[in-house]
Amino acid sequence: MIDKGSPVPIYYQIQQIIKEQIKKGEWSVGEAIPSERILSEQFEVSRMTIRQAVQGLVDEGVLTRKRGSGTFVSNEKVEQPLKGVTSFTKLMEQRGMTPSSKIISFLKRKPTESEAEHLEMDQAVDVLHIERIRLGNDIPIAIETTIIPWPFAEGITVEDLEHSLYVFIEEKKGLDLGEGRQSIEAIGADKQTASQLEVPTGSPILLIERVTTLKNGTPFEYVRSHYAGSRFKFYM
Ligand code: 16G
Repeated sequence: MIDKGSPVPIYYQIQQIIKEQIKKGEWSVGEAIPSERILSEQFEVSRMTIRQAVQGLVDEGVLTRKRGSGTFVSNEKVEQPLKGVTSFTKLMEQRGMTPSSKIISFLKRKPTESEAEHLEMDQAVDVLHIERIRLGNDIPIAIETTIIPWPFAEGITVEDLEHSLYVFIEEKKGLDLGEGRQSIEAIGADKQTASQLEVPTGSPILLIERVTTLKNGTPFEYVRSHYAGSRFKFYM
């Protein structure tokens, strides 16, 4: 299987073989891959070489490391159409994945000048500052910081946010969502983002900045999100 005389590096040959095995369904999505020891015996190479091959596939997003439980064949990337206003929860459900959220912060404060400007609001009015890690099938997809003018957030609970902000806005507040304006840019993951998304430091991140309005044109959320580039893509 491996050609030790080839100028193609051995770790690279192993990566190609692993990708082929995934393509043929010999290793299926979500399945744990064999241990370094077993792989090194199977390929008759050092554990160092296996480590290098596996790390490269993790960086590419082909494999996913889950803290404390091993390395798994990744799900395909989550695709989001760049059309209309869709909540994270709905998007995951449409893709047959189970959404969940970890709330990192939930606090009432005054908006910064830039936040007030984005939200077209008075800086004297409070906002709710929410930070959530958004997961699909227990894999972190994005970190989302959402700023909402207090009048739209009043009454919201941590339980609401563990589920869906948009369900709260539409069903509990009875408001109609309008449209979103957003920008998407590429950055590298800093240490904290990398650790929260469980990706390597410096790996690709899609930074999305968005203002969403109600039907009547009033902005109700200003969101900055960091999406793991290895797990997410947009299409239009
Ligand atoms: C999406 C939206 C975000 C919104 C969230 C609500 C993008 C880029 N962002 O993540 O603006 O706050 O959905 O999700 O589409 P939820 O209803 O599941 O809380």
